[in-house]
Amino acid sequence: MATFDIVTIFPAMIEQPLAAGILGRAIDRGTLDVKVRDLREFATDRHRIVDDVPYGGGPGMVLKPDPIFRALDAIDAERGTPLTVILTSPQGTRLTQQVAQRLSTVEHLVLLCGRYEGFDERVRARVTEEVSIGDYVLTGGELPALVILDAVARFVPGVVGDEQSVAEDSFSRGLLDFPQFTRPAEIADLRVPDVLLSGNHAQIRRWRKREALARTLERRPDLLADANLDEEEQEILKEIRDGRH
Ligand code: JD8
Repeated sequence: MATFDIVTIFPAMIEQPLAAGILGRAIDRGTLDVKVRDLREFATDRHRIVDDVPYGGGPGMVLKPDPIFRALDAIDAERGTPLTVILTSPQGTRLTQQVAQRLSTVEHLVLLCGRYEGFDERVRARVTEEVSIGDYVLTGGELPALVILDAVARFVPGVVGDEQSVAEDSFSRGLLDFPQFTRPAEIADLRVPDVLLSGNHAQIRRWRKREALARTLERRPDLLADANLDEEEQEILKEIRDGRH
């Protein structure tokens, strides 16, 4: 079982999204365990204050280190083994499918969500790894924590029903997805490609490979450098590049 502790001043921002969908089902089944900890519960003053003004001056507030240390101590005491603590921050290692897969091999992760101007720098003494979800500015670490949890949990056996599909996922293979269609076969003059209605599975498989490769070449040629292509895919890619089809 995979266990996550998420430390936040906005527990509802984590709990509500986690109730729905594949992760919600995995939590209900007990395949996944997510404990959401309200940072304010680890404040010691009457007003449960978790932020303070920055030393040296300047705008905004900084998360105080002591409630975070107490939260980590509480999780530490419950688990009794050294913690793997992930800090969500724009300065972190970029989250990729490879990073998500690596993190999924750790059986317990603590995700720290910041707010305001971020954490007191001394919190980093307790942090294993800093992770960013991309080069854009967010208002806090809750959405990044959900993104990390979602990407990591998909690799946990039993979370996604079909293990095969996780292994074959677009970014695991280094290719974009092929186009999908469902019924009806025609709508508003838009037809499903004939090959998909043909029942010829060898041809369908080859068509999907060609579509995935053509799209990747067109939209994300950078992915092809590290893609794991089988012999047929290498052959199709050469055809596309040589201008056949
Ligand atoms: C955590 C506070 C707000 C606003 C400095 C740090 C991740 N990819 C990402 N973008 N933004 C974040 C992120 C932003 C956060 C916090 C993560 C805690 N903020 C910013 C401007 C000034 N702080 C992130 N992972």
